[in-house]
Amino acid sequence: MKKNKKNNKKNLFNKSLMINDLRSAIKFIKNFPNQYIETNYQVNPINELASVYRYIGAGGTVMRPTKIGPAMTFNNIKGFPDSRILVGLMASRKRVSKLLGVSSKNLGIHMAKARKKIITPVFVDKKQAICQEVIYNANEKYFDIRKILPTIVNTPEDAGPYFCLGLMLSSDHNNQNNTDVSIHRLCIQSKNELSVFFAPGRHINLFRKKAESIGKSLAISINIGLDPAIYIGAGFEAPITPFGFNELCIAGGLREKPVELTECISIKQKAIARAEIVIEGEILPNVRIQEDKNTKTGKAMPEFLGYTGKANPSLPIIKVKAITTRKNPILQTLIGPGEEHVNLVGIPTEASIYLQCEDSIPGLVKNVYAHSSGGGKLLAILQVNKRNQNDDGMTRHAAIIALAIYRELKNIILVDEDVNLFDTNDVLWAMQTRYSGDSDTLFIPGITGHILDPSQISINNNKGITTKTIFDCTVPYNLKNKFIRTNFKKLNPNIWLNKSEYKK
Ligand SMILES: [Mn+2]
Repeated sequence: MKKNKKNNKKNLFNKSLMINDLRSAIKFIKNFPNQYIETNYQVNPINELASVYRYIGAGGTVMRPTKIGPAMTFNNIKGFPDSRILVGLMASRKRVSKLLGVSSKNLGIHMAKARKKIITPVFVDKKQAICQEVIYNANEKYFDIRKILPTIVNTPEDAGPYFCLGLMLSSDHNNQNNTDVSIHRLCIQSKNELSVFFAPGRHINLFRKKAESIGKSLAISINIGLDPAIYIGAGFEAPITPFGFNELCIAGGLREKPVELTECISIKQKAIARAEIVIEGEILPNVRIQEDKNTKTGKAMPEFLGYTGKANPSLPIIKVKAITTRKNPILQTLIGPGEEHVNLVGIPTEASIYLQCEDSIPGLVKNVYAHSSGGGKLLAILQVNKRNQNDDGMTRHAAIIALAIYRELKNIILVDEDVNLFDTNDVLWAMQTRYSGDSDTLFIPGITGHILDPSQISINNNKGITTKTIFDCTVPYNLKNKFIRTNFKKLNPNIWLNKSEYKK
């Protein structure tokens, strides 16, 4: 019985290794019940599609009612008869675990291992680059990005249409080997212009500033519709992936084969060869645009903490040079505050914390969960296994390590090995029975947090500064025998379940 289970797991992992682009990922996930649906009923990508998916599978920090559900492809897009839109492919931890071929509780640890066995991308020539099956050149008169790709507006107060899963790839203008990938807020501003918002410290923004300082534009590709391993691998941040580290190497580690790149057609830059859609362009030096210039809504788009971001008064502009696509491309998108964002940033966060704690205090931290309520960034739960009295202090030290390794973390909850860190009720149980506010809370005030956390802007009135808090809900080592959970006999309940009445 046990052996079979192990073989099944290995099988799932081996099958997931066959995934090499979005289409093979969709084909794979169709094998599992309740993970994927399609609809042919017409949907308006403007103010409708996101609202539909809110009820079906957005989850995360989205205002209730919402829930975790299947990924969904809309086959009938109003105004775009040849387009399809996929939302929510990674909007469930269970689904992500299937797509990466591991159990959902091991996702962070699996990602940590991939970080250690990285594989660098390879180049394929244009003939093999299926992302260039169809080419739209921005020099042509007909060219209008808003007519070539469906424009998705999430809510009526958004600054405009956004690409929500555009993986930007760029490199240092005088060192093409220093390449970086990351996802940013991209608003369509005109027929051939996008604005881009970089959160502080993002590496591509360093490339941009460097190029701008000598009056040069920065060549970028925006890759949409990808193998989920590429998107999730891109969620790592410094110092686990320092400046100069290409995050595509992690997708290589996850899939045990390199990501394929190809040369762009209009600029000196690379694109992901098996992407559904590639937007090629240049970030212009010394030009800025107001994010909501066309709509004057004052807002940007729904952000990961469940609030709509403010429109930025002054953002860099991307001049689009070309769009290339596969035939009948699938435009992949997400709901900003949804569970998909939680997984995209949270799983790399878990991996980063686990890696650093394991390097510093081997064996203490058993697992990490970047909780959904913080959008995968603000709250982490660390599960520890104390081996002696010294580990009481080391447990709190592990929390400090987590805060150090992931600058945007705000709150840490520490729990013991008998608590299921993925079960919020169980975590809150540990807080009720093993935590005392006066002696088990540590504050670190006046420290940098996440720019989009509204509490640090309006409460402290000090943009970017917050208080970090550690909630130690673990039992002191020498009191462990007073905190033993009721121990029910272990058995297999299926005999009773299968023989029960009133079963449908
Ligand atoms: Mn980076």
